[in-house]
Amino acid sequence: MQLNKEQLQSVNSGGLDRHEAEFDFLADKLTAAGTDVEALVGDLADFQVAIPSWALGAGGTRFGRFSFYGEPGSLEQKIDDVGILHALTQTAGAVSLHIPWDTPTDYVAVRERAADHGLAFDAINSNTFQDQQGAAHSYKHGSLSATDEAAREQAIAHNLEVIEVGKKLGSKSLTVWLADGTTFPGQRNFQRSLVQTEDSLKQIYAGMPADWKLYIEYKPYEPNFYSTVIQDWGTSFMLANACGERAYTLVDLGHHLPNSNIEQIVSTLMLKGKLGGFHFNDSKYGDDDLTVGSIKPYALFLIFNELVYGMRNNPQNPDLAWMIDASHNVKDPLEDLIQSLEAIQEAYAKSLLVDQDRLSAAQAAHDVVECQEILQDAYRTDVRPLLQRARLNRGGALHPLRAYRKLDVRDALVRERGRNTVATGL
Ligand code: LRH
Ligand code: MN
Ligand code: MN
Repeated sequence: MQLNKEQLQSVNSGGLDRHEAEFDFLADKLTAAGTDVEALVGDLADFQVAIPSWALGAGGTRFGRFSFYGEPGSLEQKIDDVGILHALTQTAGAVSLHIPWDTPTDYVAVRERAADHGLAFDAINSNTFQDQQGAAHSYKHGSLSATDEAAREQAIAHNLEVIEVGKKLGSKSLTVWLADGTTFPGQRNFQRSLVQTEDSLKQIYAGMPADWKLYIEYKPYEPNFYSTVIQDWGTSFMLANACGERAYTLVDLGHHLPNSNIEQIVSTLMLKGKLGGFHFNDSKYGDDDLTVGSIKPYALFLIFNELVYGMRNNPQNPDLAWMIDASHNVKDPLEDLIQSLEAIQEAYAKSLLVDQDRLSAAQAAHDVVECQEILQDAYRTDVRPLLQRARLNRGGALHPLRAYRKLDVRDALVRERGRNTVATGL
């Protein structure tokens, strides 16, 4: 299924006058304060976030999974779902695949399908956290860190195969997240695990094409609950440095211990030119993978503020690979992703409003109160008319969620796919 321009125009039409009025009011105010509104709207329109193939079905938890009606049952249908998101929001212009959950069978068809929706293939993800069907060796005691050489070689070979899959799709980067670690003290030797992991990553790095990047994701715990080999940004940074210039750290918002200052991590990595990718989600407790902006929207804004600062001031850092890494147990996955995309754009727009010159003057004057005022003034601005204008300029929906419901997209998907479908993957 594919949404067309006429459908979007018809749902937009009723709200255009109100949008004009709200946009003009906000644009006047921002222009008077020295903001280049047109440039800001352009930045928003250019901001594209990849949707992971595993987020399109109801994810569930380890205690159960409640399927959602009309879930995509194939990679092609997942691409259609991302196409729907992109048509509505104009900000979901890429797909990120997890292999082997979503290994294509017909590459030409998959590429054409994506191109039809205006989608690119972003970073591709390997999976050595589960034993794959028919695999000769188990990852129960580690993959890239394994002391069992045969298991480690199998894990390295898997990553090299994933690169081959990505090459056929036009991906330009590989994301590695390892579940490797221990659940009990004394279970394994920390140093040996790290040395093995570094050696494995170097072999994978050496197998990447010259124009590819390697993203190394960290996470402090889960599924192992005593130690994780790549537990934090420092370990990831160290490994990325050991691999080489095109290896970077990937920050997943849910992969931190409570109260970590993620914005400071982002800032340090960008200064060192080593922040490569970003997984958006939100959490109350741990790696909850909740809708972006649903729990800590101010923290998200502060993180974006550092990202924007880095994008403007750190040419040593590459363009970032943005992806949503959320899961849904009780919501329609597409509605949830629309909410996440909106929250990301909102935080980005607000951080673009921060007057960096005034902030740096207030910092120099040690005017702590003024520093806070500058940040919160931007944060308290209702930027939604700017997001709407960016979407309209690209032919998207004025209100993506309302349009999704008005156009009865889920019903159409159920009619096309059947009611009790189950998504592949996680
Ligand atoms: C691990 C993770 C990683 C995986 C995805 C399924 O928690 O964030 O990015 O690839 O979840
Ligand atoms: Mn992640
Ligand atoms: Mn995660």
